[in-house]
Amino acid sequence: MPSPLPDRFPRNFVWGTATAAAQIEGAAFADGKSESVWDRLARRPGAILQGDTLDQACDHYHRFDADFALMRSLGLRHYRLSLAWPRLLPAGDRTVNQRGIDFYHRLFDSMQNHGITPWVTLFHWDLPQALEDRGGWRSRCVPEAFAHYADVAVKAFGDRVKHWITLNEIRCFTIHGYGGLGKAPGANEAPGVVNQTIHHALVCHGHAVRAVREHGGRSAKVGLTDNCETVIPLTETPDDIAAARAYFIEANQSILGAIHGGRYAPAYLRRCGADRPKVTRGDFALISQPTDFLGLNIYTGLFVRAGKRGRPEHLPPSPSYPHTDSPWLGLAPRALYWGPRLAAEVYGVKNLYITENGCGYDDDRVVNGECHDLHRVEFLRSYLKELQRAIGDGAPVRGYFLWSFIDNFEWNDGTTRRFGIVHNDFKTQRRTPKLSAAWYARVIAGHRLC
Ligand code: GBH
Repeated sequence: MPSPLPDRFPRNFVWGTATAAAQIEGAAFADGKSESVWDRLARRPGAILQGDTLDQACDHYHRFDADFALMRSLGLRHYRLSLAWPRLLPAGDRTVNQRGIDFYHRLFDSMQNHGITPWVTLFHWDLPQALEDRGGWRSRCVPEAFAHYADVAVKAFGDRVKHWITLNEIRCFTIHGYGGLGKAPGANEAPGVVNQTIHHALVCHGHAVRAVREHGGRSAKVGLTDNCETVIPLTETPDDIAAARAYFIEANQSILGAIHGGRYAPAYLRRCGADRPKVTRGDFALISQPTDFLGLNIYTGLFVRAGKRGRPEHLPPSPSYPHTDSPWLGLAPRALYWGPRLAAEVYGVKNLYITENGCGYDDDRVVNGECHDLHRVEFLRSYLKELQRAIGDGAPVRGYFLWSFIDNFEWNDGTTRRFGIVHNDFKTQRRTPKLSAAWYARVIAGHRLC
Protein backbone atom coordinates (compact mmCIF):
# COMPACT_ATOMS: atom_id res chain seq x y z
CA MET A 1 0.00 0.00 0.00
CA PRO A 2 1.34 3.45 -0.80
CA SER A 3 2.08 5.50 2.29
CA PRO A 4 -0.48 8.26 2.84
CA LEU A 5 0.47 11.72 1.66
CA PRO A 6 0.66 14.37 4.36
CA ASP A 7 -2.42 16.53 4.80
CA ARG A 8 -2.99 19.51 2.61
CA PHE A 9 -2.63 23.00 4.01
CA PRO A 10 -5.88 25.03 4.21
CA ARG A 11 -7.30 26.02 0.84
CA ASN A 12 -6.59 29.77 1.03
CA PHE A 13 -3.25 29.41 2.77
CA VAL A 14 -0.86 32.14 1.59
CA TRP A 15 2.58 30.95 0.47
CA GLY A 16 5.21 33.60 -0.11
CA THR A 17 8.75 34.76 0.35
CA ALA A 18 10.10 37.86 2.08
CA THR A 19 12.83 40.47 1.68
CA ALA A 20 13.57 44.01 2.87
CA ALA A 21 14.45 47.11 0.85
CA ALA A 22 17.86 47.80 2.38
CA GLN A 23 18.89 44.18 1.98
CA ILE A 24 18.16 43.79 -1.74
CA GLU A 25 17.59 47.07 -3.55
CA GLY A 26 21.09 48.51 -3.75
CA ALA A 27 21.07 51.87 -5.58
CA ALA A 28 21.74 53.25 -2.13
CA PHE A 29 22.31 56.80 -3.34
CA ALA A 30 20.34 56.81 -6.60
CA ASP A 31 17.45 59.05 -7.63
CA GLY A 32 17.44 61.17 -4.53
CA LYS A 33 17.65 58.45 -1.90
CA SER A 34 19.40 59.65 1.24
CA GLU A 35 21.73 57.84 3.59
CA SER A 36 20.11 55.44 6.06
CA VAL A 37 21.54 54.48 9.44
CA TRP A 38 22.68 51.21 7.86
CA ASP A 39 24.47 53.02 5.00
CA ARG A 40 26.27 54.99 7.71
CA LEU A 41 27.06 51.98 9.91
CA ALA A 42 28.47 50.08 6.93
CA ARG A 43 31.18 52.75 6.70
CA ARG A 44 32.29 52.18 10.26
CA PRO A 45 35.34 49.88 10.16
CA GLY A 46 34.60 46.45 11.62
CA ALA A 47 30.84 46.90 11.80
CA ILE A 48 30.02 44.59 8.87
CA LEU A 49 31.78 41.36 7.89
CA GLN A 50 34.28 41.82 5.02
CA GLY A 51 33.45 45.54 5.03
CA ASP A 52 30.43 44.87 2.83
CA THR A 53 28.08 47.77 2.12
CA LEU A 54 24.46 48.05 0.99
CA ASP A 55 25.43 50.12 -2.05
CA GLN A 56 24.66 47.37 -4.58
CA ALA A 57 23.22 44.47 -2.57
CA CYS A 58 21.20 42.45 -5.12
CA ASP A 59 20.74 45.45 -7.43
CA HIS A 60 17.04 44.63 -7.28
CA TYR A 61 16.42 48.36 -7.92
CA HIS A 62 17.40 47.76 -11.54
CA ARG A 63 16.47 44.08 -11.83
CA PHE A 64 13.06 43.79 -10.19
CA ASP A 65 11.29 42.90 -13.40
CA ALA A 66 13.46 39.83 -14.01
CA ASP A 67 13.24 38.95 -10.31
CA PHE A 68 9.44 38.99 -10.42
CA ALA A 69 9.47 36.87 -13.57
CA LEU A 70 11.61 34.33 -11.72
CA MET A 71 9.31 34.48 -8.72
CA ARG A 72 6.34 33.84 -10.93
CA SER A 73 8.04 30.92 -12.64
CA LEU A 74 8.41 29.31 -9.20
CA GLY A 75 4.70 29.77 -8.54
CA LEU A 76 5.31 32.41 -5.85
CA ARG A 77 2.23 34.60 -5.86
CA HIS A 78 2.77 36.48 -2.60
CA TYR A 79 5.77 38.60 -1.79
CA ARG A 80 6.60 40.52 1.37
CA LEU A 81 8.83 43.53 0.71
CA SER A 82 9.56 46.80 2.49
CA LEU A 83 9.61 50.43 1.39
CA ALA A 84 12.78 52.46 1.88
CA TRP A 85 11.82 55.51 3.93
CA PRO A 86 15.03 57.35 2.84
CA ARG A 87 13.92 56.94 -0.78
CA LEU A 88 10.49 58.43 -0.18
CA LEU A 89 11.22 61.19 2.36
CA PRO A 90 15.01 61.52 2.25
CA ALA A 91 15.39 64.39 4.70
CA GLY A 92 13.21 62.77 7.34
CA ASP A 93 10.87 65.72 7.15
CA ARG A 94 7.78 66.37 5.05
CA THR A 95 9.54 66.70 1.67
CA VAL A 96 8.55 63.91 -0.69
CA ASN A 97 11.00 62.60 -3.29
CA GLN A 98 8.87 62.00 -6.39
CA ARG A 99 11.52 59.75 -7.96
CA GLY A 100 11.21 57.43 -4.98
CA ILE A 101 7.43 57.30 -5.38
CA ASP A 102 7.85 56.62 -9.11
CA PHE A 103 10.23 53.73 -8.42
CA TYR A 104 7.72 51.90 -6.24
CA HIS A 105 4.95 52.58 -8.77
CA ARG A 106 7.09 50.85 -11.42
CA LEU A 107 7.81 48.02 -9.00
CA PHE A 108 4.13 47.47 -8.11
CA ASP A 109 3.24 47.63 -11.84
CA SER A 110 5.69 44.85 -12.50
CA MET A 111 4.36 42.75 -9.62
CA GLN A 112 0.86 43.20 -10.94
CA ASN A 113 1.94 42.14 -14.43
CA HIS A 114 3.41 38.99 -12.95
CA GLY A 115 0.36 38.24 -10.81
CA ILE A 116 2.17 38.71 -7.48
CA THR A 117 0.40 40.18 -4.45
CA PRO A 118 2.45 42.67 -2.38
CA TRP A 119 2.65 42.53 1.43
CA VAL A 120 4.35 45.77 2.34
CA THR A 121 6.35 46.54 5.47
CA LEU A 122 6.61 50.27 6.14
CA PHE A 123 9.72 50.05 8.24
CA HIS A 124 12.40 47.37 8.09
CA TRP A 125 15.28 49.09 9.94
CA ASP A 126 16.50 51.70 7.39
CA LEU A 127 15.90 54.91 9.32
CA PRO A 128 16.96 58.06 7.43
CA GLN A 129 20.29 59.14 8.94
CA ALA A 130 18.89 62.69 9.04
CA LEU A 131 16.48 61.53 11.75
CA GLU A 132 19.20 59.75 13.68
CA ASP A 133 21.06 63.06 13.67
CA ARG A 134 18.06 64.56 15.45
CA GLY A 135 18.03 61.88 18.18
CA GLY A 136 16.66 58.89 16.26
CA TRP A 137 14.47 56.43 18.12
CA ARG A 138 15.46 58.05 21.44
CA SER A 139 13.37 61.05 20.51
CA ARG A 140 9.76 61.79 19.61
CA CYS A 141 11.02 63.24 16.35
CA VAL A 142 10.79 59.73 14.86
CA PRO A 143 7.12 59.03 15.65
CA GLU A 144 6.28 62.53 14.39
CA ALA A 145 8.12 62.03 11.11
CA PHE A 146 6.89 58.46 10.78
CA ALA A 147 3.23 59.51 11.09
CA HIS A 148 3.71 61.65 8.01
CA TYR A 149 5.72 59.00 6.15
CA ALA A 150 2.96 56.41 6.78
CA ASP A 151 0.33 58.83 5.45
CA VAL A 152 2.39 59.50 2.30
CA ALA A 153 3.06 55.81 1.63
CA VAL A 154 -0.50 54.59 2.20
CA LYS A 155 -1.95 57.43 0.11
CA ALA A 156 0.49 56.82 -2.73
CA PHE A 157 0.24 53.02 -2.92
CA GLY A 158 -3.02 52.18 -1.15
CA ASP A 159 -4.83 51.50 -4.42
CA ARG A 160 -2.55 48.51 -5.10
CA VAL A 161 -1.34 47.48 -1.67
CA LYS A 162 -3.98 45.86 0.53
CA HIS A 163 -1.72 44.13 3.07
CA TRP A 164 0.33 46.42 5.27
CA ILE A 165 2.87 45.52 7.93
CA THR A 166 3.66 48.42 10.25
CA LEU A 167 7.16 47.65 11.54
CA ASN A 168 9.55 44.72 11.39
CA GLU A 169 10.95 43.34 14.65
CA ILE A 170 10.90 46.24 17.08
CA ARG A 171 13.38 44.50 19.38
CA CYS A 172 16.04 44.45 16.69
CA PHE A 173 16.26 48.12 15.77
CA THR A 174 15.80 49.24 19.40
CA ILE A 175 17.55 46.82 21.78
CA HIS A 176 20.09 45.68 19.17
CA GLY A 177 20.50 49.18 17.69
CA TYR A 178 20.73 51.25 20.87
CA GLY A 179 21.72 48.68 23.50
CA GLY A 180 25.27 48.04 22.33
CA LEU A 181 24.48 44.90 20.30
CA GLY A 182 25.85 46.14 16.99
CA LYS A 183 22.89 46.90 14.76
CA ALA A 184 22.46 50.38 13.29
CA PRO A 185 22.93 53.02 14.47
CA GLY A 186 25.42 51.11 16.62
CA ALA A 187 24.64 53.05 19.78
CA ASN A 188 25.17 51.98 23.36
CA GLU A 189 22.66 53.64 25.63
CA ALA A 190 21.46 53.06 29.18
CA PRO A 191 18.45 50.74 29.69
CA GLY A 192 16.03 53.62 30.26
CA VAL A 193 16.88 55.08 26.85
CA VAL A 194 16.53 51.69 25.19
CA ASN A 195 13.09 51.20 26.78
CA GLN A 196 12.13 54.62 25.43
CA THR A 197 13.16 53.63 21.88
CA ILE A 198 10.79 50.65 22.16
CA HIS A 199 8.01 52.93 23.31
CA HIS A 200 8.53 55.26 20.36
CA ALA A 201 8.42 52.27 18.02
CA LEU A 202 5.07 51.23 19.54
CA VAL A 203 3.76 54.74 18.85
CA CYS A 204 4.91 54.40 15.21
CA HIS A 205 3.08 51.09 14.95
CA GLY A 206 -0.04 52.95 16.11
CA HIS A 207 0.43 55.69 13.54
CA ALA A 208 0.77 53.11 10.77
CA VAL A 209 -2.48 51.43 11.81
CA ARG A 210 -4.18 54.83 11.86
CA ALA A 211 -2.79 55.74 8.41
CA VAL A 212 -4.04 52.48 6.87
CA ARG A 213 -7.49 52.96 8.41
CA GLU A 214 -7.64 56.56 7.18
CA HIS A 215 -6.23 56.20 3.68
CA GLY A 216 -5.97 52.48 2.85
CA GLY A 217 -9.47 51.81 1.60
CA ARG A 218 -12.05 49.43 3.01
CA SER A 219 -10.34 46.16 2.10
CA ALA A 220 -6.94 47.13 3.51
CA LYS A 221 -5.49 44.95 6.27
CA VAL A 222 -2.78 45.92 8.71
CA GLY A 223 -0.69 44.28 11.42
CA LEU A 224 2.68 44.27 13.17
CA THR A 225 5.50 41.85 12.48
CA ASP A 226 7.23 40.85 15.69
CA ASN A 227 10.06 38.51 16.50
CA CYS A 228 8.57 37.58 19.83
CA GLU A 229 10.53 35.42 22.19
CA THR A 230 9.33 31.99 21.06
CA VAL A 231 9.14 29.49 23.87
CA ILE A 232 9.05 25.71 23.54
CA PRO A 233 8.00 23.47 26.44
CA LEU A 234 10.77 20.94 26.93
CA THR A 235 8.20 18.16 27.10
CA GLU A 236 4.65 18.49 25.87
CA THR A 237 3.18 17.82 29.29
CA PRO A 238 0.80 20.09 31.23
CA ASP A 239 3.47 21.28 33.69
CA ASP A 240 6.05 22.22 31.07
CA ILE A 241 3.38 23.78 28.84
CA ALA A 242 2.15 25.95 31.71
CA ALA A 243 5.73 26.99 32.47
CA ALA A 244 6.40 27.82 28.79
CA ARG A 245 3.26 29.90 28.65
CA ALA A 246 4.18 31.88 31.78
CA TYR A 247 7.68 32.47 30.39
CA PHE A 248 6.26 33.55 27.02
CA ILE A 249 3.94 36.09 28.64
CA GLU A 250 6.71 37.68 30.69
CA ALA A 251 9.29 37.71 27.89
CA ASN A 252 6.91 39.47 25.49
CA GLN A 253 5.35 42.03 27.83
CA SER A 254 7.15 45.07 26.43
CA ILE A 255 5.83 44.75 22.86
CA LEU A 256 3.07 42.20 22.19
CA GLY A 257 1.78 42.52 25.75
CA ALA A 258 1.62 46.31 25.48
CA ILE A 259 -0.11 46.31 22.09
CA HIS A 260 -2.73 43.75 23.07
CA GLY A 261 -3.12 44.84 26.69
CA GLY A 262 -3.58 48.54 26.05
CA ARG A 263 -0.94 49.45 28.66
CA TYR A 264 2.37 48.23 30.01
CA ALA A 265 1.82 45.31 32.37
CA PRO A 266 2.47 46.30 36.00
CA ALA A 267 4.98 43.43 36.28
CA TYR A 268 6.94 44.84 33.32
CA LEU A 269 6.99 48.32 34.83
CA ARG A 270 8.13 46.86 38.16
CA ARG A 271 11.00 45.08 36.42
CA CYS A 272 11.99 48.32 34.65
CA GLY A 273 11.97 50.30 37.90
CA ALA A 274 13.46 53.73 37.29
CA ASP A 275 14.16 52.78 33.67
CA ARG A 276 10.49 52.55 32.77
CA PRO A 277 9.45 54.24 29.51
CA LYS A 278 7.78 57.63 29.66
CA VAL A 279 4.29 57.48 28.19
CA THR A 280 2.62 60.56 26.73
CA ARG A 281 -1.14 61.01 27.03
CA GLY A 282 -2.93 59.38 24.16
CA ASP A 283 -0.09 57.02 23.23
CA PHE A 284 -1.89 53.86 24.19
CA ALA A 285 -5.07 54.81 22.36
CA LEU A 286 -2.92 54.72 19.21
CA ILE A 287 -0.78 51.73 20.20
CA SER A 288 -3.64 49.40 21.06
CA GLN A 289 -5.94 50.04 18.10
CA PRO A 290 -7.28 46.72 16.81
CA THR A 291 -5.31 45.20 13.94
CA ASP A 292 -6.30 42.60 11.37
CA PHE A 293 -3.48 40.13 11.88
CA LEU A 294 -0.22 39.53 13.70
CA GLY A 295 2.94 38.63 11.81
CA LEU A 296 5.51 36.44 13.56
CA ASN A 297 9.10 36.00 12.47
CA ILE A 298 10.12 32.65 13.86
CA TYR A 299 13.56 31.15 13.39
CA THR A 300 14.32 29.42 16.67
CA GLY A 301 13.03 29.05 20.21
CA LEU A 302 13.90 28.86 23.90
CA PHE A 303 13.40 25.62 25.77
CA VAL A 304 11.59 26.00 29.06
CA ARG A 305 10.56 23.46 31.68
CA ALA A 306 8.69 23.55 34.95
CA GLY A 307 11.29 23.82 37.69
CA LYS A 308 10.74 23.84 41.44
CA ARG A 309 7.10 24.62 42.35
CA GLY A 310 6.37 24.88 38.62
CA ARG A 311 8.63 27.93 38.17
CA PRO A 312 9.56 28.40 34.50
CA GLU A 313 13.17 27.47 33.93
CA HIS A 314 14.97 28.37 30.68
CA LEU A 315 17.47 25.75 29.52
CA PRO A 316 20.22 27.28 27.37
CA PRO A 317 21.33 25.22 24.38
CA SER A 318 23.83 22.51 25.24
CA PRO A 319 27.27 22.81 23.56
CA SER A 320 26.46 20.19 20.92
CA TYR A 321 23.03 21.62 20.11
CA PRO A 322 22.76 21.73 16.28
CA HIS A 323 22.60 25.14 14.68
CA THR A 324 22.84 26.77 11.26
CA ASP A 325 25.87 28.90 10.36
CA SER A 326 24.24 31.71 12.37
CA PRO A 327 25.19 30.96 15.98
CA TRP A 328 21.85 32.38 17.17
CA LEU A 329 19.84 30.12 14.87
CA GLY A 330 19.57 26.73 16.57
CA LEU A 331 17.40 24.12 14.92
CA ALA A 332 14.07 24.23 16.69
CA PRO A 333 11.24 23.12 14.38
CA ARG A 334 8.81 23.09 17.28
CA ALA A 335 9.12 26.88 17.45
CA LEU A 336 6.69 26.88 14.51
CA TYR A 337 4.22 24.91 16.60
CA TRP A 338 4.46 26.69 19.94
CA GLY A 339 5.01 30.22 18.62
CA PRO A 340 1.66 30.45 16.82
CA ARG A 341 -0.16 28.44 19.48
CA LEU A 342 0.96 30.56 22.42
CA ALA A 343 0.52 33.86 20.56
CA ALA A 344 -3.02 32.93 19.55
CA GLU A 345 -3.97 31.71 23.02
CA VAL A 346 -2.34 34.45 25.06
CA TYR A 347 -3.40 37.45 22.96
CA GLY A 348 -6.57 36.09 21.38
CA VAL A 349 -5.24 36.81 17.89
CA LYS A 350 -7.55 35.49 15.16
CA ASN A 351 -5.24 35.74 12.14
CA LEU A 352 -1.56 34.89 12.26
CA TYR A 353 1.02 34.91 9.51
CA ILE A 354 4.53 33.57 9.70
CA THR A 355 6.10 36.61 8.07
CA GLU A 356 9.62 35.12 8.20
CA ASN A 357 11.18 31.71 8.64
CA GLY A 358 14.31 30.33 7.06
CA CYS A 359 17.98 29.54 7.62
CA GLY A 360 21.37 31.03 6.82
CA TYR A 361 24.45 29.17 5.61
CA ASP A 362 27.82 30.38 4.36
CA ASP A 363 28.74 27.85 1.71
CA ASP A 364 25.76 27.56 -0.63
CA ARG A 365 27.62 27.20 -3.91
CA VAL A 366 26.62 26.87 -7.53
CA VAL A 367 28.24 23.82 -9.15
CA ASN A 368 27.38 22.93 -12.75
CA GLY A 369 24.49 25.37 -12.63
CA GLU A 370 22.94 23.86 -9.49
CA CYS A 371 22.99 24.67 -5.81
CA HIS A 372 22.26 21.61 -3.69
CA ASP A 373 21.09 23.11 -0.42
CA LEU A 374 19.81 19.86 1.03
CA HIS A 375 20.36 21.37 4.48
CA ARG A 376 17.78 24.08 3.71
CA VAL A 377 15.21 21.65 2.32
CA GLU A 378 15.37 19.54 5.46
CA PHE A 379 15.31 22.61 7.68
CA LEU A 380 12.20 23.98 6.00
CA ARG A 381 10.43 20.65 5.81
CA SER A 382 10.91 19.92 9.50
CA TYR A 383 9.67 23.39 10.48
CA LEU A 384 6.68 23.31 8.13
CA LYS A 385 5.62 19.94 9.52
CA GLU A 386 5.32 21.57 12.93
CA LEU A 387 3.40 24.48 11.43
CA GLN A 388 1.01 21.99 9.91
CA ARG A 389 0.58 20.34 13.31
CA ALA A 390 -0.20 23.76 14.82
CA ILE A 391 -2.86 24.42 12.19
CA GLY A 392 -4.29 20.95 12.78
CA ASP A 393 -4.55 21.78 16.49
CA GLY A 394 -6.44 24.98 15.72
CA ALA A 395 -3.78 27.71 15.52
CA PRO A 396 -5.19 30.38 13.15
CA VAL A 397 -2.17 30.56 10.82
CA ARG A 398 -3.19 31.95 7.43
CA GLY A 399 0.11 32.10 5.61
CA TYR A 400 3.86 31.59 5.56
CA PHE A 401 6.61 33.78 4.07
CA LEU A 402 9.98 32.15 3.62
CA TRP A 403 13.02 34.29 4.39
CA SER A 404 14.31 34.82 1.86
CA PHE A 405 13.55 34.86 -1.83
CA ILE A 406 17.20 35.57 -2.58
CA ASP A 407 20.59 35.68 -0.84
CA ASN A 408 20.97 39.27 0.26
CA PHE A 409 22.72 41.75 2.54
CA GLU A 410 22.46 39.97 5.89
CA TRP A 411 23.05 43.08 8.07
CA ASN A 412 26.21 42.73 10.19
CA ASP A 413 27.03 39.47 8.39
CA GLY A 414 27.11 41.27 5.03
CA THR A 415 26.82 39.04 1.99
CA THR A 416 28.54 36.12 3.72
CA ARG A 417 25.47 34.48 5.19
CA ARG A 418 23.00 33.22 2.61
CA PHE A 419 19.32 32.89 3.49
CA GLY A 420 17.88 32.72 -0.05
CA ILE A 421 16.15 29.93 -1.92
CA VAL A 422 17.63 31.70 -4.96
CA HIS A 423 21.41 31.94 -5.01
CA ASN A 424 22.88 35.31 -5.87
CA ASP A 425 26.38 35.82 -7.22
CA PHE A 426 27.14 39.27 -5.83
CA LYS A 427 29.84 39.91 -8.46
CA THR A 428 27.76 39.15 -11.55
CA GLN A 429 24.26 39.45 -10.00
CA ARG A 430 23.45 36.11 -11.56
CA ARG A 431 20.44 34.40 -9.95
CA THR A 432 20.29 30.60 -9.61
CA PRO A 433 17.31 28.94 -7.93
CA LYS A 434 18.55 26.43 -5.37
CA LEU A 435 17.17 22.94 -4.77
CA SER A 436 15.08 24.48 -1.98
CA ALA A 437 13.37 26.77 -4.52
CA ALA A 438 12.32 23.80 -6.64
CA TRP A 439 11.14 21.99 -3.52
CA TYR A 440 9.17 25.01 -2.26
CA ALA A 441 7.59 25.45 -5.70
CA ARG A 442 6.27 21.88 -5.48
CA VAL A 443 4.96 22.42 -1.96
CA ILE A 444 3.07 25.48 -3.15
CA ALA A 445 1.73 23.77 -6.27
CA GLY A 446 0.45 20.79 -4.26
CA HIS A 447 -0.49 22.67 -1.09
CA ARG A 448 1.24 19.96 0.90
CA LEU A 449 4.70 18.94 2.02
CA CYS A 450 6.56 16.73 -0.40
C1 GBH B 1 15.28 38.69 10.70
O1 GBH B 1 15.69 38.90 12.02
C2 GBH B 1 15.24 40.00 9.94
O2 GBH B 1 13.92 40.52 9.91
C3 GBH B 1 15.76 39.91 8.54
O3 GBH B 1 15.96 41.18 8.02
C4 GBH B 1 17.03 39.08 8.54
O4 GBH B 1 17.68 39.07 7.30
C5 GBH B 1 16.65 37.68 8.94
O5 GBH B 1 16.08 37.70 10.22
C6 GBH B 1 17.80 36.69 9.00
O6 GBH B 1 18.69 37.04 10.01
O7 GBH B 1 23.96 38.13 16.71
O8 GBH B 1 23.45 36.95 18.78
O9 GBH B 1 23.12 39.36 18.63
C7 GBH B 1 15.83 37.71 12.78
C8 GBH B 1 15.96 37.97 14.26
C9 GBH B 1 17.27 38.88 15.98
C10 GBH B 1 18.28 37.45 14.43
C11 GBH B 1 18.64 39.42 16.37
C12 GBH B 1 19.63 37.92 14.82
C13 GBH B 1 20.94 38.84 16.58
C14 GBH B 1 21.50 37.77 17.42
N1 GBH B 1 17.28 38.46 14.61
N2 GBH B 1 19.61 38.38 16.19
S1 GBH B 1 23.13 38.09 17.93
